[in-house]
Parts: sequence; C-alpha cells; structure tokens
Amino acid sequence: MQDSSFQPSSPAPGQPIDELALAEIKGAILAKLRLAIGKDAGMATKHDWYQAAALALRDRIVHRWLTAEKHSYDAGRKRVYYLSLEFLIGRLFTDALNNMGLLKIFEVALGDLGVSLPELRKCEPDAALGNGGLGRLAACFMESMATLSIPAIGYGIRYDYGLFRQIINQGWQQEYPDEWLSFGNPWELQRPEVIYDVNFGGGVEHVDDKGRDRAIWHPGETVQAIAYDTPIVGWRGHHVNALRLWSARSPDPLKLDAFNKGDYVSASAEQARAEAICKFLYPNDESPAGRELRLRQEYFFVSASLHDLVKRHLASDGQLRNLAGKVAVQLNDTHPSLAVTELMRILVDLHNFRWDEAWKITVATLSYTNHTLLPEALETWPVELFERLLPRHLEIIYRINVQHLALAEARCPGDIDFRASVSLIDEKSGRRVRMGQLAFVGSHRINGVSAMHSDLMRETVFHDLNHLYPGRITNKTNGITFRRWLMLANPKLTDLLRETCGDAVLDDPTQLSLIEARASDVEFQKAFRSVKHHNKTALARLIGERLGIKVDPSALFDVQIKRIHEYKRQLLNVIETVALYQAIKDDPNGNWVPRVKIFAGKAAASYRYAKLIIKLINDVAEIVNNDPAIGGKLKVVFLPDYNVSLAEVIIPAADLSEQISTAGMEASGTGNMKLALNGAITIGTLDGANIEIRDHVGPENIAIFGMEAGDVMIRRKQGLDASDVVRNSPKLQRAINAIGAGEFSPGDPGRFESIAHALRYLDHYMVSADFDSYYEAQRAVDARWLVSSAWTRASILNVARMAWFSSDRTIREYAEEIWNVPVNPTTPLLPDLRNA
Ligand code: HBZ
Repeated sequence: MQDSSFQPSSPAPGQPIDELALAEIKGAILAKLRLAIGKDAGMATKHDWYQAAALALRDRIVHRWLTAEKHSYDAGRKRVYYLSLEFLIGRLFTDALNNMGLLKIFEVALGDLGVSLPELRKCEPDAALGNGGLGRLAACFMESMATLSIPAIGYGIRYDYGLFRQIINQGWQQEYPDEWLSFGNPWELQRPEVIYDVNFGGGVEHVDDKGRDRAIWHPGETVQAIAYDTPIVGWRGHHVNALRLWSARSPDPLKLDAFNKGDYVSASAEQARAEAICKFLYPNDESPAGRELRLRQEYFFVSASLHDLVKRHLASDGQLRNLAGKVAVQLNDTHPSLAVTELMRILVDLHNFRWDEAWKITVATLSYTNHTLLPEALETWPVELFERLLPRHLEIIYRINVQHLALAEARCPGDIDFRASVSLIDEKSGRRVRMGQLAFVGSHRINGVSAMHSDLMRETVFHDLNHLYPGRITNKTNGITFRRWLMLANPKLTDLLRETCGDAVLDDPTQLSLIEARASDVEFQKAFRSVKHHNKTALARLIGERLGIKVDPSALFDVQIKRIHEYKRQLLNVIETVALYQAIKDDPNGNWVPRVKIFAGKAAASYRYAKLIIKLINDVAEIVNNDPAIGGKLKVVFLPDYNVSLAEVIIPAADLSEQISTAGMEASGTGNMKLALNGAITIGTLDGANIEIRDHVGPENIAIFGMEAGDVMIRRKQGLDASDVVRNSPKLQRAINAIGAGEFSPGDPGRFESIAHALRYLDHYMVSADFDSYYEAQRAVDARWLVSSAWTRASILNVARMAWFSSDRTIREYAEEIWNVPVNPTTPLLPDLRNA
C-alpha cells in the first residue's frame, strides 16, 4: 500500500465544519459498522472501518444517483453508453469524498472516532480493470461525463482478477493474481434482476417469412450476464452515473441431472466454462490476444450491454427507430466492434427492421475511438473462429461487406487493391475479420486521440476508408480529470493554487492561467518549490520503504512511468543512464546535477523483450547505486507494481517527465498531461499529444528532441541498420558495448547481447538513431536545473497552461461533435447534503 503522506486539501477559508452534519456522519459510520459489518467499534479492524465509511458515503451518493436518474428519465434526455473492455479506476474512496465535498468532514468524523482517513484510504485495493492508457482514459471520461451532467453508463466486464500484480524478483518481473475482490467491494450494487442470456455457437436457419428472408439463430451455448453497478459521482456531486460491469455465470450452475447422478465434475464444467469469461483481464497492451476466450469476452459484454440499452430505450421511448436520437454508443477501440453486428441482429432479426433502415440507425448510433496505429495491435479474428462462435454475426459481416465493397467499386471502379484494403475480410493472412474496418464502416464518427494521431489515421491505416467515407474521421485529443490528478494527488499544490487563483480554479481550470503573472515572483516560486519538495520527500520515503534505496529529495527526479514497450523507449532512457554513469566516472569532480532516474511500469507477461528491459534497468540500478565513485550523483530506481495509486504519489513529485516514444507511435499519451499539470517539465519527442503540450506550454518550457514522424518513416525505408550511427557516436558506442559485454550482468555476461545487437543492427524503434539528440537534450536539462529560478518559472508555466488538457474539455467536444448531447443542463441540486 502506498502513500503515507496523503493529506486532504483544507476546506475553503470561512467554511467551518457543520457540527450537526458531523454528528450525522459519525452516526452513519457507526451504524454501518454495527449493522452492515456486524462489529462494535472496539472490535473493528481498519478494514472494517474503511468498509463502514465507504458504505456511509455510498448511501449519500445513491440518493443523488436516483435523483439524477429520475431527472434524466423524466426529461427524456439522450444518453451516452461508453463500451470499454477496460476501466482502470484505481481507488474510489477519496475521489468520491472529494467530489461530494465531504472529504474534510469525513476526515474529522473518522478522527473523532479514533481512525485516520489517510490510513483507511490505504485499505482500498486499486480497481485495476485495465492495462494502461486506454483503460485509464475510460475512467477519466466516466468522471468527466458525471461532472458535466451527461447521462451516461459505462459498460464493461467485472473481472474477478484485474491486471496482474508485478513482483520484481532479482530484477525480473513476475506476475501474480490481483485478488481485488477478496475483501468484498463496498462500491458495487449487484442487480440480480438485470440479467441477459448471451448465446454462442450453434447454427443459423433461414426461413421465408412472407417473401422476406428471416434468420433464426439456434445457439449451442448460453451464458448469463448479471449486472453490477458502481456509482460514479461528478464534481460537486451534481450528477451521478453508473459504471455497469457484467459478470458471467452458467444459466444452469449445477446441472441437476448430472449432479443427482453423482457426476460432479461434468456438472461443474459448464459452469467453469461460462465463468471463465469474466475470470481475468487480458494483460495485453497494444497487441491482440489471439485467444478464443478474448472473443467470447468481447461478444459477452457487447451483447449484454446492447440488450440492456435497447431495453432501457424501449421502456422510456418505445420507438427503436428513434434510437440514434436518444442513444449514443461510443466504442473504446475495436474490442466492442461486435456492437455493429449485434445491433444489426437486434434490429433485423429480433425487431423486424428492414436491412437498410437498420443500417442507418446503427451507423447513426455508433462511433469508434482508435487508440493505436501499431499494426500488431489492429485486431483481427480468423473467419473460421467467427463461424464456430458467432455464425449469425459472420453472415451479417458478409452482408455489410457486400454493400460496402459495392460502394468501394463505385468510388474506385476496377481498383482491386482499393477493395482489398477496405474489405472487412483480410484475404491475405488466411481469411480474418478486421475489427477496425468493421468499427469504421459501422460508425458515423471515428476519432483519433491527438491531432497528430488523427492525421496519421487519415494518412496511413485508414487512408482508403477515409477516401470512401470522407469526413468521418475527426480528432478528439485526450484529457485527464483534474479532480484526481491535481486536487487529490497534489493537495498542497491545490492549496497554493486556491490561494493564488481563488476557489474558482476548482471548477474552471482556465483560472490556472492566473499564476502566470507570478511565475517569476520570488515568493511564489519559493512556495511552489516547497510544495514540490514536500511531494518529493514523500516519494523518497516510499522508495526507501519499498526498495531500501536512499534518494535525496533535492536531486532532480527524472520519471518514466508507463507500460514497458519498445516503442515507448525505456531503453533509450537506460542507455542515457549508462552513458551518464560513464561520464560521471570519467570526471567524478565535474559539476554534475544529482539525478534520480525513476522507472515504473508493467510488461505484458508474454512480452519477453520488454521483461528483459526491466531486468536491464534493475541490473544497471544495482551497479550504479552501489558504486561509491558516483557519490550519490546518480540513482536508478525501478518501483514495482505500477498502478493508479502509485502514479498518484510519483506524479506530484516529478521534476522531469520522460515522453520519449519513437515519433509517430504514441497515439496520444495521458501520463504526459498528468506530469506537466503537476509541474514536471517534459523531455519528449514530437509525438502524440506532446505536440499539443508544446503548443500550449510554449516551446521554451519543454525539451523537444529527436526525429519527427516523417523522418522516422524515411529512415525506416532506408533500413534499420544503425551501425553507422553507433560508429559516429562514441558515447552511444561505449554504453552499448558495456551493456553487451555484461558489465551490468557480471554473473551472466551474455544476458543483454540481444539488446546490444538490436541497437547496432535492428534499430526498429530508432533508439540508436535518436541517442545523440536525446543525450544533448538531457544535458541542456541539467544546465537549466542549475538555474533554479528559471527551472521553477518553466515548471509554474507548465501548470498555468495545462487547462486545455482537462478531460472535461475532451468530453465537451465528444458531446457536441460526436454524440449530439447537451452539456451541463440544469440539474436539480439537492437542497442539503445532510439529507442527501
Ligand atoms: O491509449 C493507449 C495509447 O498507447 C496512448 O497513447 C493513449 O494515450 C491511450 C488513450 O488514448 N493505448 C492503449 O492503452 N491500448 C491500445 O491502444 C490497445 C489497442 C488494441 C488492443 C490492445 C490495446 O488490442
């Protein structure tokens, strides 16, 4: 458990604690402890207190939830359904308290009862139902949709096990199950009445129905989806939405027949097969899991969600032909692409719509967000698997494809390559269904997640589809929720911002710009630096506790925290670390800037090269940290088990933010935004949202280096051999030689030979090619750090100019330009929190 330093931001000046409300909250917590947990205060564990406090808070949220729901229903408001296989939520307790405006009063109430809120906070496990950026974005969006009073439901899967726990054993990553539900989950409400049959397999019968072909699917297997709802409360508690996660179970849990005959094994086999669907989150990031179970997961949650939303729509409106007027469905990447076929099946097979009308409704209802251009991440499934698992859906795909290819033929007559490129079926690699093409064709809007990414979508992967359906691709640059990533993660900075900009800054991030005027002010700089120092001290303590490594909070904290992937180039950072280490050793009395290189991140369990990079970081750390010649000028730290809660501690303590992906490969990034918002200066390539961050903070307040996306494409065409580059860069050559020769792995000198070889001859991610430019940019960072007032000014200006990266801005754009739903309509405010 992390963060021993969490302190909520203080209440606004002139807002004393209301004694009556305080007494009520204490009473509510004690009542939960006795009646829901079954314990007396004297017997209760910390965890019991956490559960009791969470339940007392949940009651208050539920009141608002029901009010918001009724209001939306009565007003017949259009709803957004956000379909995502991942929601990387983290902890909810203080997030919900903060948004409800109850943080301080709960802290006092708990304090009066003899328990500490910061301690209780640590009892809550992270809900890690996501791998990385895509899942965390979904969580930020849920919070922003609630904040903007957009009636929305997030649909996903309630995985029994979230993203694996990472343990570092002798420098190597090991994966352990994430048992996040083992102590129960106070936030969720099971809805046993909200249950749907989801079918698989079998065959399709076609009958003639008064001259119309009617398809009847006779499935071979049925699994039930049961809903669990978690309330997501928006800022100031004005609106509450639900995150509805589906759990799978067999409709016939213990086949009584078999059971009675004593055949317990086969009786429970069917149950195990059904329940496997929600057993675990696939730990893949940006590479599809070629597994049948994954496709079953995708269909399971898409089918349950669409049946649910159609039922809700019919109950409130009665007319499926109006679906797109009342419902917007956002597909978070291609994982929910089957929504295209499932909605068509519901309309045509189950509700007798004519094909063409059903198609119009489907396209007008759905829209799709793409999160990556990496070819290995573009999801496809073998036709044969589809046929076996989803025979009717395959027929629907074929029919969509016929009409789609006819359009392609009309657009580019006789162009076979064009048709092959846009087809829903890839005929080249053994007939596969292309989920990206399916989502594109079935959506009225397709968006990328940064300006450059959306441009590249138009120019590369979706070039031909963009030609066929011009105007469908649009950009929606990602954002982050400031409530979690500023107010909660950095209460001290929040206090300083409130003092300087006024409380309005809590509601309107553009008020942050008021600190620009103070960027060079000595007093303000001092206060700003003192906040950073406080956060760095907390992180230094955590590093000491977890790893036994002593780091100096006055050193430059250089942070790279994200999934471990070759394109994100942790390797570039490690090689620069080695080169710096060698340079310090050469000149131990030089004016070196003391640095702590902080890494954290998980590698997909099957991604061997990424796991080797983790080992390299740890091996380099071992040598560097224990070399007395370095005199503490350089420390290397790999913090295990990176998750949302750990990010909340590292980000406010960072001085330098590493955003060093190969240009053209990071769709957007959102960690880059969190770090800049907390005053870290970015060292980065012109990739993803780094470009827009530069545009906002100003080129003098960010350190840009390296090749641009166009350069990368050109160089790649010329070949991947980097031996020339290496030959011409003595520092790079020396660092690679040291790694390749086993200087950091004396017990196993050949351990990193493959890495050294790749850096010399197969430089696919341009690590060697960008090295010199990166090294130089790092030394310029050092020079800037030495002038403390200049560094602090740049850091302040980063905070001041990040308002645009609020996910509220992003969601507003989705609402206005894709979903066509109003934002912030008047929501009735409940009169008094105490009664709420
Ligand atoms: O989505 C990330 C991008 O890498 C990151 O740049 C962006 O900021 C973030 C939010 O938009 N992507 C992912 O986390 N994951 C995938 O892109 C992905 C795509 C297909 C898969 C698996 C993962 O099958």
